[in-house]
Amino acid sequence: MYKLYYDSGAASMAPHAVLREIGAPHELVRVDTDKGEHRGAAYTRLNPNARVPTLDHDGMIMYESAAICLYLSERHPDAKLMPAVGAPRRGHFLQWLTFLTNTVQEASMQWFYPDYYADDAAAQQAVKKHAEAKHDRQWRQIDAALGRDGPYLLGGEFSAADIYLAMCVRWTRNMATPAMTYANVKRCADLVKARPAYRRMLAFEGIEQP
Ligand SMILES: N[C@@H](CCC(=O)N[C@@H](CS)C(=O)NCC(=O)O)C(=O)O
Repeated sequence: MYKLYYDSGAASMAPHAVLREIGAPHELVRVDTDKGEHRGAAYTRLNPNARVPTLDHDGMIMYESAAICLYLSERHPDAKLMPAVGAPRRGHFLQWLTFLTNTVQEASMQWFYPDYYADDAAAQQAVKKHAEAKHDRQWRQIDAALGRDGPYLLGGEFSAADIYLAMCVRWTRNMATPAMTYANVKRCADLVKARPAYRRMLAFEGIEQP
């Protein structure tokens, strides 16, 4: 049994949608970050980073959204959410998932949490501006790749990396240039948003994705 600690619209969106894609029985436990529940002793025993998500798989506790997506996709190969070991597309799957989590997601963190990076208000504004500039370069790069070889990150093959992309796209909706501005990114995100699993994830979390 999987237990996913999530918050609405947080980095738990992708593991949550992956759980629904694979159709495995799971329990969802809300951690309300607005109320600071992620900083409480009970939760930080599970995740010392005080961040959401965390997965509890029969007592095996792990954090990091991309790692959870990988773990679940590997355990359920029938869901075909990642290329098998040795498959030609495997390298690009790992590349895109890693790029999304450690580069694109990191720029989003700078935009959402500028106070983690600078103390005074002016410096925080500068952090946000830099984050938007970084995002523009990153989404242009992804858009070009999707234009050459789409509609998914692995060409014609849907994968958990596309779910991760759709999550990252949602986070940009109030930025100066939302990622949906880019036609090939939009095409990919729209395909993910049309999937029943992703729609159910959004509905359960009580959120929308333009
Ligand atoms: N690298 C982590 C980042 C998780 C993360 O930053 N989650 C945010 C929500 S999107 C969070 O818990 N924020 C609460 C806080 O920083 O106070 C992952 O992908 O799991």
